[in-house]
Amino acid sequence: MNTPEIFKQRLSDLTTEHEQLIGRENRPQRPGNGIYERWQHPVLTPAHAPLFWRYDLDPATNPFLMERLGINATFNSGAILWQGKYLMVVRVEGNDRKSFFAIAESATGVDGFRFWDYPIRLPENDDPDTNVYDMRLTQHEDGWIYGLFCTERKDTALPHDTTAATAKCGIARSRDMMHWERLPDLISHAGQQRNVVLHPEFVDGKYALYTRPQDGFIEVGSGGGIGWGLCDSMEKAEVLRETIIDGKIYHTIKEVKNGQGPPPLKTEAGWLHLAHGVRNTAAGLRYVLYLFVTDLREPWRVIHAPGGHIIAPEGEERVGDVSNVVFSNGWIRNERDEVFIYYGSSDTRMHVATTTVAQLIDYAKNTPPDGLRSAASVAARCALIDRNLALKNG
Ligand code: BGC
Ligand code: BMA
Repeated sequence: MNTPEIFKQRLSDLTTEHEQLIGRENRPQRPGNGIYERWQHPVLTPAHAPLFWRYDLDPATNPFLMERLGINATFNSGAILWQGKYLMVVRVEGNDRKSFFAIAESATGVDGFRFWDYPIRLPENDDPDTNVYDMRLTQHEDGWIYGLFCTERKDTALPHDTTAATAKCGIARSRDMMHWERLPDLISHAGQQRNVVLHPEFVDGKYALYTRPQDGFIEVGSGGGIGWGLCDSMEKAEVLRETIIDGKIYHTIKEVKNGQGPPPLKTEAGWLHLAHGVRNTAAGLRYVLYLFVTDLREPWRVIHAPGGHIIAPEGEERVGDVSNVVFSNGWIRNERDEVFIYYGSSDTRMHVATTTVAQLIDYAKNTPPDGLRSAASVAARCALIDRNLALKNG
């Protein structure tokens, strides 16, 4: 084949493959665990990125139809139900390791996710971000949609260490999901910040933030835990005081660090929170997701803390650029009180698990808390076995 034919053939093959991927129907995996249903296929992969983001489609300048700007990963997405559509604000990472945000839209929330034509052109501040990632979307009662994310920059105090970085909370807001206004980064007096999330309602007339103070870029050190702080304005956001509402605990799924996931969901039983917990292993950090509930009027007070993880990496989720990681910064409750939990696996792709508010509340109230010792765990399990065997024999 000559080059124009190669070009034509490749374009036709790539287009067919891409449309098949986006049109692929997804199915829940049954029977599942009764807490939620995991869906068979990832809802978003790097191959979901439009061909026109990656290829130069002009045969004159790209006779081999090469991928010019590859996409390496699509993961850790914020989520929102917007004008009847399920939207994810995806952490897209190019082959150059730079992350950016782009919106993918679906009518069902479980399949058919397609990217909008352009990524979000997030304005920079005076101190430009090197990398931005993990946006949490909050539809606040003040009328704005806020996107809080991690902004990472070179640590200029350590000029010779090319890995030294600082993490802060960047803030943007929008009214239409299309135009984004950039606000100054959050000022916090508790070291570096990642995983900062805006609570959807005012508390005592102030904006309320879930924070995650940490000593260094990676190490949370003596800090860590999910913090709580108030601030007067989002235009000059500053938290003067942070108190830890959900701390790290030895020999649990959140021994090394933890952080709030998406903004909490308001229910009759309290605020439902999804969070990630991290422990260290010989194979590196393991990230899992867990749930807890805080009081409706005092969202800083934990009232239910079911033990262990609710979602841990399984099957293909275990493997990727950063293996053994599940991470969630977006979930959606629809008008039927169904909950779509969007989670990234191994810093590579996005998945969904679906459930309902009623199931999550049942899970939160009726899962025994972590007893913190082997014997306590055995006692909780034996209590369950006792009841079940009595049922069977009685
Ligand atoms: C990466 C993040 C990661 C962080 C800490 C950043 O450079 O982009 O994905 O969470 O480092 O390891
Ligand atoms: C973090 C997060 C995520 C990522 C995880 C594992 O600190 O902010 O972006 O999924 O590390 O690499």
